[in-house]
Amino acid sequence: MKVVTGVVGNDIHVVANRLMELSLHARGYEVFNLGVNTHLEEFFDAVVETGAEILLISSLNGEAEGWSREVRMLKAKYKDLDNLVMMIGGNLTVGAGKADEIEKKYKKYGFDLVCHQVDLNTGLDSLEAFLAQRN
Ligand code: B12
Repeated sequence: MKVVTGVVGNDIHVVANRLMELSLHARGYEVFNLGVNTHLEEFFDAVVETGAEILLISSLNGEAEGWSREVRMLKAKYKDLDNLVMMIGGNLTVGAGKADEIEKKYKKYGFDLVCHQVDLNTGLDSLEAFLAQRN
């Protein structure tokens, strides 16, 4: 399966992003890694260009929320993305926050899977469980 990944917004934290690419490869995905400092529209452009089934976004500096408000609008603009699996993880708020409230908020923005301060492998296991259930 094809996956587009990267770090959203003006976020330069690159370490988790590199690990993400390696872990996804190791699990057999075809990975298109847009790296750090990626704007939401660029993610959607890449999904359309590559035909990816999964969009997996990282945010470490906590500023993803500001960008995520545009998710529904962009999904509607690009059309035919109803089956795209959207996942986000990392530090999904600035400062402290309750994981269940953060998850609810991001799901409203249009994400299927939300992993606030969840380690990568646990997150990828939950992605695979989600895909298995959906098929
Ligand atoms: C190294 C570091 C930096 C380096 C980054 C170097 C680089 N190019 O990567 C430097 C010094 C440049 C930096 C800068 C800043 N940083 Co910094 N940084 C860190 C630090 C110490 C480690 C991050 C790291 O690489 N960890 C190693 C990786 C492997 O672990 P991880 O990031 O936790 O990722 C794991 C999970 O989050 C998860 N994960 C990540 N993404 C995803 C996605 C999915 C889908 C899933 C399932 C899981 C997942 O998987 C990873 C492995 O398990 C953290 C504090 C910390 N101890 O975590 C702060 C931290 C991330 N930084 C922080 C901040 C605020 C900043 C600055 C804004 C500071 C400033 N005022 O300038 C700037 C950001 C500038 C910008 N434009 O983004 C905050 C964010 C706070 C928040 N969200 O509320 C942190 C948490 C420090 C803190 N406690 O305040 N930083």
